Amino acid sequence: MKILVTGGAGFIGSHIVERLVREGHEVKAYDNLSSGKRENLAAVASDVELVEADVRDAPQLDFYAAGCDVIFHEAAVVSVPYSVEHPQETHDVNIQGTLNVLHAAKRRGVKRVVFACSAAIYGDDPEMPKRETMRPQPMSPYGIEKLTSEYYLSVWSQLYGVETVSLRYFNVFGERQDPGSPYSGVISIFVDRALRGAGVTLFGDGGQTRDFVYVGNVVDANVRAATTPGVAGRAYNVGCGDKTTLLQLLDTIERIVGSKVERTHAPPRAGDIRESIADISKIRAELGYTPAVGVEEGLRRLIAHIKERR
Ligand code: UD2
Repeated sequence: MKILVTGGAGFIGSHIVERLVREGHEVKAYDNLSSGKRENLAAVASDVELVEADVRDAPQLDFYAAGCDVIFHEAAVVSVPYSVEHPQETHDVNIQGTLNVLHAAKRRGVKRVVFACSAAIYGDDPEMPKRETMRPQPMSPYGIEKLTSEYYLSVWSQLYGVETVSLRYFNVFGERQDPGSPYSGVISIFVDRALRGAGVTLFGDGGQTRDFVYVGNVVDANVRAATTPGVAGRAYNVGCGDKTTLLQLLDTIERIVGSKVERTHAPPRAGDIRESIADISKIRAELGYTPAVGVEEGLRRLIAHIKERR
């Protein structure tokens, strides 16, 4: 198949690109390199075309969507706190960017669009685990943007026959997640600091829970979402179905790294949700997904990978 991956040089996008290239597909990675990096695609550099462009650039997207069978739309500003501070910018990238992708898909006859949605759409509804049938209650601009995008996908499926599938990622972690900014995913920051012997900051008491999911599982969910027939217009949780507090996470990291990590507490972050855990029965039943790599095994792989590179 001919495939376009927006955000293809980013953390999750580059893992999707690698898998697709290995399966023999013709893949273009579309990325403005704002957080993505050329070296993320080093392992497949000779087999993939990297298009340096922005999802806000509708004509470019339209051009590169031509002839594609599938688009994986991973490009986004992914930080909840960044969206709280810069809601106009994240609106433009996360909502207008998705609309541009969908418009290009419709115009160019792309069969299917698979979208990187987020568990942030659920907000702080105390009911756990989160099921796809629950009423979304986003608590941040980011959550609104992912939910709005998902609604666009569903309507595009109904109105224009573009088959769309929305994957509501829980907290994805793994190799190539960049620890370099305060907006980075918590596992990338904690692992990086633990390996450097530095301390970490916990926003709040550390009792907040997340359903951490290894990136390899997320790639598998994406491939299934692109190839399973009869699921157009649907949305699925992608997690492990297990919850971990930040304190438990740190204990596990300390055990694998073999040293203690100093912990400092700071006030909770604005827009943060307290509890998050996925019900993954729908994606198991309909896409045949299973979280093959658990959190501890994922952490072991990530830590081994970083040690090897240093
Ligand atoms: C993550 C994703 C987001 C979305 C969501 C789905 C990232 C950067 N964000 O948002 O895109 O898909 O999951 O649920 O991947 N924390 C600390 N210390 C730190 C950093 C974070 O205590 O140094 C806390 C933070 O306040 C929060 C938790 O760790 O309570 C997770 O933070 P995060 O930024 O990794 O992820 P989240 O859940 O905001």
